[in-house]
Amino acid sequence: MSDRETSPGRPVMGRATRRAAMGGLAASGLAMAAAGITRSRGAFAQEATPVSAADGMAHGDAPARFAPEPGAPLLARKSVAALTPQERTDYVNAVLALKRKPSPWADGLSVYDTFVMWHRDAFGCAVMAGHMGPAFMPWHRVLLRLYEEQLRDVDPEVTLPYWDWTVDNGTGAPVWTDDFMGGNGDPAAGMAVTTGPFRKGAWEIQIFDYNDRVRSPFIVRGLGSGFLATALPTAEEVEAALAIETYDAAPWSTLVSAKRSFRQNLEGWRNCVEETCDPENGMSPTCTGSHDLHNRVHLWVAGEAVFAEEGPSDDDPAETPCTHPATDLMGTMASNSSPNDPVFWLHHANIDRIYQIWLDRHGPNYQPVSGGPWGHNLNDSMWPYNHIGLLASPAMTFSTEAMGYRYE
Ligand SMILES: [Cu+2]
Repeated sequence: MSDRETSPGRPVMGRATRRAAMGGLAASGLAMAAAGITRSRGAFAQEATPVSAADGMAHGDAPARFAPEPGAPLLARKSVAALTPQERTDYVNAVLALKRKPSPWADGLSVYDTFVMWHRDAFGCAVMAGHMGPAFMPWHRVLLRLYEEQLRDVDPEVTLPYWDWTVDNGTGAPVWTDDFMGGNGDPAAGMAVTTGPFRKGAWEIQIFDYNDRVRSPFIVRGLGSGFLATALPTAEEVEAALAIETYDAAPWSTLVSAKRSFRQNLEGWRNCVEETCDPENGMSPTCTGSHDLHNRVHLWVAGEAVFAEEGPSDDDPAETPCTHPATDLMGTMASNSSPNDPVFWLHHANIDRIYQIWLDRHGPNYQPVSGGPWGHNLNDSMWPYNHIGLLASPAMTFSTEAMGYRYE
């Protein structure tokens, strides 16, 4: 997500501080692909290596793997605000259990950290599997569903809650309590989260962005403290995205106008003019508009306050670019490994809920059918799911109910 300037040849991150990671999710995140090839850990290296286009197989006659068991009741995903105290505790305990449980897919990692690794590596330049393109919503829908099944393996009563940040939009919202996600970062502790079940010392980060030189093993948050995201998105902004009839448009990247692409609008990129790939920082869009919706929520939680330049936005092309002071604050949710902050899942469940509202309103008119980047076409088999024996294409994600759940 970067509306900061990222001209090629000029280091995006001037100093080797935590801010480097910001380049990741926020800025772009794509660095991973190239880096993933050589830096993935251990025995999982082969599996984690982004695959070439040749590996992409259409799911064609592959069995649908997301169909619920016949007769199984649909899982109900509730708003965080509607959870009972017991449900909050059960959810947290299931997350903590996944952080301890050995991964069936990656030697030496926990189940939880495998998801973090996949998300990080999905930003790679070679295979930008899950962001900055049409598969943004389908890719995350599958990730969330797999994650939810893992939670339910630990506790069959648990489902994935969603955080409606248009309503629960303050630092006192139900999501930030000590019995759930914990609170804001502590300025006296380097903005480390020091409250709740995921506090510093109780929740240890294992997966870091490739360009993160600091590698702080704890969650950093600066709720609403970054100049790029002082307020969470509004219901009006969500509605404006939902009103866009076209799912996505060529060139199937951040370079499409947010007025012509529901995906681009909801992902949150504005006025991007160029994408460049750096082996460490990954793909970096150069954008001149503010981050909105999905991107802005990541930045609001993170407290991202690094990038010095912003330009005119879609809404006000005449706005004069201005310069902000840079700081070193760089929160976990702004990195490519943002699932290290468990609020990631609650945020993305809300994005997934909005995706379903769009599908219900406009029909399953996913684009592109073909001609897009590999992994983003209608019937492409998405990475990394195709490496764990799960054939999942965008076309298989058009109905939450077919995937076994619904939103309350
Ligand atoms: Cu993501």
